[in-house]
Amino acid sequence: MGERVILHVDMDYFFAQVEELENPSLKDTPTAVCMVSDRLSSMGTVASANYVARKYGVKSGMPCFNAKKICPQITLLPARKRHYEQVSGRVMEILACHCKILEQVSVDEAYLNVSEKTGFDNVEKLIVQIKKDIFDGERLTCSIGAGPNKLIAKMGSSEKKPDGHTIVKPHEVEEFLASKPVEKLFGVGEKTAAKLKEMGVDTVSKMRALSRERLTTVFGEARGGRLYDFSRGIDDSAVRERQKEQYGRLKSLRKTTNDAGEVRLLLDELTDEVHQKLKSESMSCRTISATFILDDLTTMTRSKTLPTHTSDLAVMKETAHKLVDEFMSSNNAVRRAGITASNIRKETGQKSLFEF
Ligand code: TTP
Ligand code: MG
Ligand code: MG
Repeated sequence: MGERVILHVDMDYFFAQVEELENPSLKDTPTAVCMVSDRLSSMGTVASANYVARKYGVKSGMPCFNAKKICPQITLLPARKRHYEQVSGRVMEILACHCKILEQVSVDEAYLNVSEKTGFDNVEKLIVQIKKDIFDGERLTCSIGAGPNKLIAKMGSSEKKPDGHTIVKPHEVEEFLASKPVEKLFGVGEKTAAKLKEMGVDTVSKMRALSRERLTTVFGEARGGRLYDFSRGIDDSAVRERQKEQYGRLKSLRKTTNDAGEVRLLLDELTDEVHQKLKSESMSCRTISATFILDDLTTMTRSKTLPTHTSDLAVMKETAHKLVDEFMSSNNAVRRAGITASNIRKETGQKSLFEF
């Protein structure tokens, strides 16, 4: 196997940075996005804080009440999850242009296997290009780590946040890890760190002095084995594409309309795009949904699940037309409309009932 070059990209203070785009005056003032749990609607916690707020000690996971106490001038905003997910989707599409295999691991981070594209000598050029593409497309900054595996890439991306990058070449791995406190090693949580410290181990280099037997006795076979490998910078896990759950497109009509024919035309265009996307990834779908956004911004969705999986454009369009006709028969005026293919799986090569 040739040398692996893995990148880990993580957006900087993601939710809060997205909010700053719409209100640039927040940029130089402490700002945090709060997540309100359904159960305790008055007790939000900080989901994301900008770096100005972090100077005051505001952190993710902290109750918003405490954030306000330590930083009274902070602006607290409610989370708009769907919006962040849409931005995230677009960022992932930019990343996907730079590699064959992309593994999205959360709303704001992904691993890229770029071994086929570059070696370590030229990886910085690629990193700069990716950061530029994300900034040009979305006006957002991110941080990137490059390493011979996911473990090192992940640890590298948090090294110089925000808007930084760190490259750890294979021969630099040992030095990169050695002086790190144990809690900085990926996979070491608070409990593990406390236990290691009880054993007199506070740095990764001291961790390396522990035998595999000792670690597996204390932490169990799986976790102990992983700690043994990780402290040596060993991680053979592959960058794996996670299967998408749905493909969708949404667009405004030229003007608000209650003409089913016009909405059909728009959905035809969007179905073409979704179909192309499905085909390019060799996927088929079983459920087609149409989304209708009305003049007062109410969003309505109608779905149909087919008897078999399909990637047949005519079937997809016909299903979309039925959904439009049923919906429009109640005479709703529609402003935006969209189509989503879900219930996705890899195409088996078997033809659907409708294809001959
Ligand atoms: P992170 O990447 O952990 O944090 P971040 O992007 O806000 O800041 P950083 O610059 O350090 O990367 O998480 C990504 C998003 O996930 C974050 O913007 C909000 C959400 N999130 C929560 O909702 N709750 C949490 O406890 C954390 C850690 C994140
Ligand atoms: Mg982040
Ligand atoms: Mg993250």
